[in-house]
Amino acid sequence: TILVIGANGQIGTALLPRLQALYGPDSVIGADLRQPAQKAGIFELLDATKADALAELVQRYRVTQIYHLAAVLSAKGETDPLGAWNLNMQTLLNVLEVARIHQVRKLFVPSSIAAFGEHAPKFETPQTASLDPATVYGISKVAAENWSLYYHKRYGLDVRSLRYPGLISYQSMPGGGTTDYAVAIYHAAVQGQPFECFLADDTLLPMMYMDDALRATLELMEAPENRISVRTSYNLAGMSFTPAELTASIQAYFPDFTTRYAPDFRQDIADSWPKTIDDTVARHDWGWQPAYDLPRMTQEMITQLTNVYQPSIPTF
Ligand code: VAH
Repeated sequence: TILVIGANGQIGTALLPRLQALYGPDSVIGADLRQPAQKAGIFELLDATKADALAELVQRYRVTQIYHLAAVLSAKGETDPLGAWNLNMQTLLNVLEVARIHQVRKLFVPSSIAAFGEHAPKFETPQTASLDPATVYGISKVAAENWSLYYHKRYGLDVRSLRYPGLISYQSMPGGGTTDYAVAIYHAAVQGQPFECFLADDTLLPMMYMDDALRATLELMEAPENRISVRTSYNLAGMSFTPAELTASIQAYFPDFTTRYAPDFRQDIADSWPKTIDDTVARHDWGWQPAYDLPRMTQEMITQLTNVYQPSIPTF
């Protein structure tokens, strides 16, 4: 069976149904600190900072794959640095250790463009660049990359990872990420409200629509082990855009929609990150190819959120 830790998070909420459809609902266990809003399939309450609780779940369900998707994101992490470090690292080390002891076959441990800092090239940031992250979240991601490599080299654990760009999805509300302005903006537009953006209008950031991120994750996890040449974390790119470009793509649907710019502490976080990512290695190793650009993502997000806020009245 497959265990998804952090099943109620932004990635978990979208990945769970995808895994259930692929492997069957009885082969996928969703786990998180609280019950999900809509329960579908097997769900278990789990505090992954408790190694014995995790080990018990892994044994009870004979877990063979783990997706570790629980973490405190960049902006939220800066409000409680040690709390974010403790949660991100304790859960990671528990997952690696329990997987080693209980022979879990394959693990997915996400990283992020937040792993890069001021000394990485801002444009076409390469797979191997110096990692001096500006946030606790980024520090915890670099540590996770190095621990994953360690467990692979020393114990042969098949841990795989992607440095996700900012992810945009309609299935969950924004959860403390610096890139989450790009999720909240669509909710405002579809509700006919103006949007106040916490980043400056020209802040160029690497982004990806969730469907691309899920497909990349599944393609990486299904790639033959001998294709995997990176055991820290793969650079992954979808698109890069600014809040101004995103606003313009939305105005094609809502001409009166407006964005006001009021940069806050998150501007410094965004300015420490790359602007565009070079994912040549992922394309070479396991054939990565994005499918969503900004126009296609905007069309999908507006369609999906219109159904959420203004459910289509069935025509009789
Ligand atoms: C965040 N969405 O903003 C996450 C992600 C690259 C951004 O790590 O913290």
